[in-house]
Amino acid sequence: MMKPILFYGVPSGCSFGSIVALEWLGRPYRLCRVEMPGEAGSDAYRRINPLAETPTLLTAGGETLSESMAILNHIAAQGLEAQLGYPQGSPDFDRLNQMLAFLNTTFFGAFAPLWHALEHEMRDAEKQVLLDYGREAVAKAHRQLEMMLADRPWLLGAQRSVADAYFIGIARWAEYLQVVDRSDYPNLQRLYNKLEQDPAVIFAHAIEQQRPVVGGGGFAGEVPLAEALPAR
Ligand SMILES: N[C@@H](CCC(=O)N[C@@H](CS)C(=O)NCC(=O)O)C(=O)O
Repeated sequence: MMKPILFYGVPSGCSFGSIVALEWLGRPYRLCRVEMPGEAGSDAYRRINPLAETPTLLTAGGETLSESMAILNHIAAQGLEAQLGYPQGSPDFDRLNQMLAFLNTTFFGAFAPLWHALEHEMRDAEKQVLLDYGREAVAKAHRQLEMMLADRPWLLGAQRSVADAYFIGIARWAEYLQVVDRSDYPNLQRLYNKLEQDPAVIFAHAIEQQRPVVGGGGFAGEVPLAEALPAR
């Protein structure tokens, strides 16, 4: 068995949540940095993920696993004792899966028009349509998640889970894309502030920004993409 490698995307990738989840799990893992869009679209990285998207996990068993939901569920399955996840078939698993699905579709997807407007050249009128649509969608998703979280400590209730790890990686896009003021959603702001103080979140920011890291978890170093590729 090898140490898993998480291929994470910068700048500000949704892989952030998978880094946090791996830190919470505490088992040995390595990281491989992938610059987007350049390296993510390279022939080398397409051998890891033909969709040219991050994150992807090269698992301990040597399998490549992409899609945040799949990676987070893979990590959660190893973190049952820490209640990062729950056994499939249990009501708690169903609730976690429901929350991850909301985050991965409605919450993530709401930002898509804003990313598109940021990353592509277009006429002002076209850009305005995308910005209006994105802002409304992000605000609606925030209203919905605010209601779902209510006054509970974590997204699933008393115990933190991989859903909270994924949430923080996406929620920060509100600042990055200058949309919605999170303080209008006090429960989300409370969760966000608590996560920002979490050592694993501080660690993931340092990794993204290439600052020195204090690894409390299982971080076993970074691997360059060329070295991380599986043998042909
Ligand atoms: N459905 C995928 C989406 C992954 C995705 O869209 N990743 C973005 C970063 S958040 C990416 O890699 N984009 C490639 C690029 O911008 O070049 C997931 O949930 O993991």
